[in-house]
Formats: sequence, C-alpha cells, structure tokens
Amino acid sequence: MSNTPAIAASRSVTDRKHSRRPPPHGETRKAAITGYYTAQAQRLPGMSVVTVQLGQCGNQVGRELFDVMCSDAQDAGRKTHSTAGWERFFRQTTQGDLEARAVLVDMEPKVINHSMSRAAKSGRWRYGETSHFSQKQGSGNNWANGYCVHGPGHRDAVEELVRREVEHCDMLAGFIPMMSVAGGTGSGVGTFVTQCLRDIYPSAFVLNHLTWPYGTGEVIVQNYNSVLTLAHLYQLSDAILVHENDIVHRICSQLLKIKQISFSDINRVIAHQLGGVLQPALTPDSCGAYSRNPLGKSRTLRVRIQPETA
Ligand SMILES: Nc1nc2c(ncn2[C@@H]2O[C@H](COP(=O)(O)OP(=O)(O)OP(=O)(O)O)[C@@H](O)[C@H]2O)c(=O)[nH]1
Ligand SMILES: [Mg+2]
Repeated sequence: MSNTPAIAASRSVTDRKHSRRPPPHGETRKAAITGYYTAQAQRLPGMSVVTVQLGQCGNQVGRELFDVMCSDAQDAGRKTHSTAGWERFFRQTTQGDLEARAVLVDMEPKVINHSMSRAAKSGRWRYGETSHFSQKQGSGNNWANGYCVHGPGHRDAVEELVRREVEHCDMLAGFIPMMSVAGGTGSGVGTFVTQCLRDIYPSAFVLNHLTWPYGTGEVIVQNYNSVLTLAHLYQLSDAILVHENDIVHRICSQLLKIKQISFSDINRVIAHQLGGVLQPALTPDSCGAYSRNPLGKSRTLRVRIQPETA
C-alpha cells in the first residue's frame, strides 16, 4: 500500500506553480506579488482531510462533526469559504451528492449502521457505501484486545479502505482519527490504526481527536485504556485534541440549560467546537486565500524539529 497518488498530485501542483511566470518588478511589485500569490493559492486544489472514525464514540462524534461541517459549508455566505470547507471534508459524487471523506471502523456493526443511515436520511450528505468496516463483536473495553488482536487482524482491510479514500483526494493534507480513550476498539484499534497511518503516509499530518471519559465512568478499566492510548499517541501524533465528557456535560447543563443531557447533545457541542478549529480560515500570511491545512505550519515545524532533537 502506498500514498503515491496523493504525493504525486502534490508534486505536480508544486511543479505547475513554479512553471508560471513570476510577478513583475517595479513600483507595483508589492501589490502584484500579493495578487499573484493569492491567485496561485486560489487556483490550487483544496487540501483534503480523511477522517477515520473508530468505535462507538468515534463514529457518533464523527457523524455529528460531518453534519456541522455540511451545514456550515451550505450556509456560508461566501462562496470561496463554502467551497474550501466542503472540499476539505467531502467529495462530490458524479450525481452531485456530498460524500464524507471518512472511513468508519468498529468491531460491532450497530453504531456504524446507525450513523450511515442517519447521514443518508439527512438528505444533505452521506458516507460512502463501502467506506466502512465492522465485525460482530466489540473489543470488550480491552485496549490490548484492540491493539494486539483486532488491529493487526484487520489491518489489511482497514488500510485498503483508507487507501481508496486517499485516492479520491486531489491533495491529501492528513488524517483525523476520532475515538474515545475508554473503550477497547476506539483506544486499542485506534492507536494501532494511527501507527499504520504514520508509517504509510509519513508526509501527511495525523491529528487525533480523543473523547475523555467521565471521571465516574462506566468502564472499569478506563484509566488503563486511557494511559496506554496516550503513551502511544504522544509518539505518533502531530496533534491531540481532547474533549472531556465531564466538561462538555457542564457546558450542556450550565450554558445551554439542557435538562436531560444525552450523548447527542454532548456530541453536538464537541462538533461545533471542532468545526471552529478545523474549518478553513483566513490567516495573516495566507494573502486572502483560505488556509489550506488545518494544522497550519505546525506540521512543518515538527518535520524540522525532529532531526535536531533525535
Ligand atoms: N462524548 C461521547 N462519549 C461517548 C459516546 N459513546 C461512548 N462514549 C464514551 O466512550 C467510552 C466508551 O467507549 P466506546 O466508544 O463505547 O467503546 P468502543 O471504542 O466502541 O470499544 P468496545 O465497545 O470496547 O469495542 C465511555 O467513556 C463513554 O462515556 C458518544 O457518543 N459521545
Ligand atoms: Mg463499542
């Protein structure tokens, strides 16, 4: 398995950029340079992000995130922002429908089936028909079962799904594996899949979104699962975004005044917060074009820093 198409696409875009005529000299140079690079940036295809939803929590939060992204892209007043937004997280099918750039993984089928049918019922976007992988039995809240048994056992199938999704991207920016750290599939298989992504796509960023369990959580071994997950992800990930269920629960009760708080309410808040971080934004150095990489320069920074600290 290789990332050749995405890398090749990114190279050909860079080559094209350099083959264009440079900006003119003289007193209008500054304005011309800004205009030139803005135009170049706008002509480039958007950088895409492939989300990998793992386990019950990852699949439920992931579906909510795509829902928010889709609403924002469709409601956005400015066309360039809307296009940049949906290109990053969705692809358009030949029929004009929006399909999420996502791979769904769980060791039991229920949640994936539910997420897929709810997305399709929204009528605005859906998951790819064949972008999911599930088995009959979960990982029993056991990190080791996920990391040592289910992950390696289903490695080829999951990697193949990811490869197909990556091939749909003009330019791949990176991956967002989403999971909880308390169960067995999200934490164990999620850690294993993150490791595979890092190995196979070394130039793509990997941003992990983790849901932290309630302090009084229902999974008795959640502390072990969380520590094992974090210990590995610290070595593998470019960035780790954590949402604590306790804190989000408090937002729902104290700020939003929701009486009977469900996972759906919590996931909605998480998705809105993630939307603010992950959607295209104008930055001081982006010359009027929307940022092309949700991690900005931090990925470049990591690549530069690593040899010095090694
Ligand atoms: N915020 C949020 N947390 C969830 C959701 N579903 C489960 N959780 C939390 O996730 C943890 C359990 O992890 P799951 O995602 O259910 O487990 P899993 O990854 O499917 O692993 P196995 O069931 O053991 O195969 C608990 O701490 C739950 O509180 C959800 O939809 N939203
Ligand atoms: Mg499960």
